[in-house]
Amino acid sequence: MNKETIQELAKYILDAQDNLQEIKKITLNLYPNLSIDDAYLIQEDVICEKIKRGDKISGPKMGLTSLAKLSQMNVTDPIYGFVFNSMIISEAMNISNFIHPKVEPEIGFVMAEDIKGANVTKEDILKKVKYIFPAMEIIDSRYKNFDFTLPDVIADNTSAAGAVFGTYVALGKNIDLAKVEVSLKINGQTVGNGAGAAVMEHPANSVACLANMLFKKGKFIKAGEPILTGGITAAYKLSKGDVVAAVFNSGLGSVQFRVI
Ligand code: OOG
Ligand code: MG
Repeated sequence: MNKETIQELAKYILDAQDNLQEIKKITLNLYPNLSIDDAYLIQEDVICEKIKRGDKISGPKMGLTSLAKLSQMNVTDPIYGFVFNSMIISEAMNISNFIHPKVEPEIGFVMAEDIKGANVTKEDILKKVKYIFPAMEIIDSRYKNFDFTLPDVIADNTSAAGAVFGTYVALGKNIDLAKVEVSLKINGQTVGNGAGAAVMEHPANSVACLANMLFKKGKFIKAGEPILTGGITAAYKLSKGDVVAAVFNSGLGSVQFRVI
């Protein structure tokens, strides 16, 4: 795919985001054979444009790392994208800035040092983790009805639209992240439950996978940046007035926000 086409498709996605207007997926009739590699080039262009507009990358995110997510979205492989500073939500999210947002609970990581390499393992990550944190991601696919193929969602920066980060905690020996359980509550009702093991058997596997995928593109995980490891449960639709909480056990704490 040539540079012009990549830029055109990046603009197609950015326009959807700017106008809060759902678009047809790229693979529907524009480019049915869009490759994963070209999709990441489109994503890179989307990211460059956002940086040109003055936004800054907060950190990377993994997506589609649990069976709950893979089967909900009907795709097969993990992907990565980037959360921007403008997406961080502290207490309330204004739903009028989104198309059809959904929320999912995630475990976050912060590394003590840069992670750069082709064969990074879960053990490497666990040796070098500085903090973990409870989080929720707000995803808002720019595609109609959240219907996409893997290349489509990669090009769309993996539906990244919002993130709520809880308090950083040290990963003590007493916390087994595979066993940490989370309940996602909307207006006091539990809508989803899951354990850390849902994310590639252990969320540190997701961080290792991220490092290895980034390395293939000449990128790496930077010390200190918050990393999202992927939704533990399926994602749930948000409505105005919702009060949303992800309540983790094992000392990870909880995180909440309101939809206004
Ligand atoms: C794609 C983004 C997936 C996750 O945590 O699995 C993702 C989507 O479901 O729209 O962020
Ligand atoms: Mg996510």
